[in-house]
Amino acid sequence: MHNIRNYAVDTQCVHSGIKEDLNGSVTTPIYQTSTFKFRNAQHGARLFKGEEEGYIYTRMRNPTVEAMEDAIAVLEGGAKALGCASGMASVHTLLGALLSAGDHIISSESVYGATQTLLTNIMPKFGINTSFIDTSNLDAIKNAIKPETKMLYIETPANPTIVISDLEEIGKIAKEHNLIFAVDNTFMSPILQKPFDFGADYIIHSMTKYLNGHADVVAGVIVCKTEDQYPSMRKMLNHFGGTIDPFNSFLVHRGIKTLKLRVMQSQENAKKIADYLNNHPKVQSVMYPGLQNHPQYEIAQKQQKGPGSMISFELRGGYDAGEKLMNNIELIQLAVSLGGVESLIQHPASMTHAGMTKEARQKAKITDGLVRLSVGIEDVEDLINALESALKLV
Ligand code: LCS
Repeated sequence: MHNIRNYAVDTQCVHSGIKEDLNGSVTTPIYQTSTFKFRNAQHGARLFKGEEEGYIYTRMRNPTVEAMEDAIAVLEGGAKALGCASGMASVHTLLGALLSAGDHIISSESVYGATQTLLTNIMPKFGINTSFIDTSNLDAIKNAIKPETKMLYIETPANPTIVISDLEEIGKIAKEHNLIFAVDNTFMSPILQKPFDFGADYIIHSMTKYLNGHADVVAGVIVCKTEDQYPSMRKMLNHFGGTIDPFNSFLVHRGIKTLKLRVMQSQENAKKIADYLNNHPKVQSVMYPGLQNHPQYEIAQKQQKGPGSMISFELRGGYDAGEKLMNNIELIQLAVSLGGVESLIQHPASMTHAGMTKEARQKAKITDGLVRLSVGIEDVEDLINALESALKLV
């Protein structure tokens, strides 16, 4: 086949990562094995010494996992990817591989709740401390840089506030100050945002979300921009042990084939729903990068290929109104997670971001009344009707 990297993204979704198979299988078979037989003792020794290519043990390397990793490396435009057991395993492995005691991180103040907890409560035990900054404010980032700062950790659009940080400008700051620039690209997927184009060094995803897309897998990935970043990252993942298994890799790889279709369809729905909510008398404010009233609308236009399908909004009646909405809505399921074919609604302050202190939530503008909606691929009129009926009861 032609070099897959020269094809359009639609073609890459369908074909990337799939290897020639002994029996002509069109998809990558599931190598559901923990270990691989050596031809003889010398072969095993050569594999362990790295003198010969081959498979040893699934935590280290597995063909089904590798196929999925290659697909994501192609889609993100990176050199190599590493499949992880969860998005959190990706974050933790990334930090473990790149940072040491005494190092300092600057993170977006609005990030997924468990990432915030990892950085606040767990990494300090290993001597790694984090400042949470409004990274949509470039001066705030510059002012937070200390001599021991090693990494800028950016989530954009941020979970759950949908605040957007300027990747190109942050890339320049990272370069100028010799900082590692890591981006959590979960909310956009590689279909809508390519952080490497703006200077990122590493990308992570919760593949639980858009990449898999069917709410049936928990998984994560780290993407290395360059080949030389890979060996130390691989070593850390092998030894921390947060690796993905072959069956989940197969499911994610299968999900990727329809990634673009799903992302585009849910985005079309989200644009209409954001408009509907923005004009609804019971809605106080909507955060959606497709609306011109989004504070970073221009930055979204520059770095995103579209606004995506995550919407945050606040009802005029505050938390009580949000609770009524969530308890009365049909079709849109009350559940955390996002990025699947089914629409989900949840309340960050009491659910995904409940692990943060109230002060940290307030600083990150995760208000008690904020409701987060992950728009799926259902019929948009059905979704709007569901919202309309529930909002009547609010
Ligand atoms: N990064 C982002 C932006 C996320 O939204 C999540 C999970 C993670 C990392 C961690 O990934 P996981 O380990 O769950 O695969 N976000 C969730 C959420 O908003 N609701 O439930 C999970």
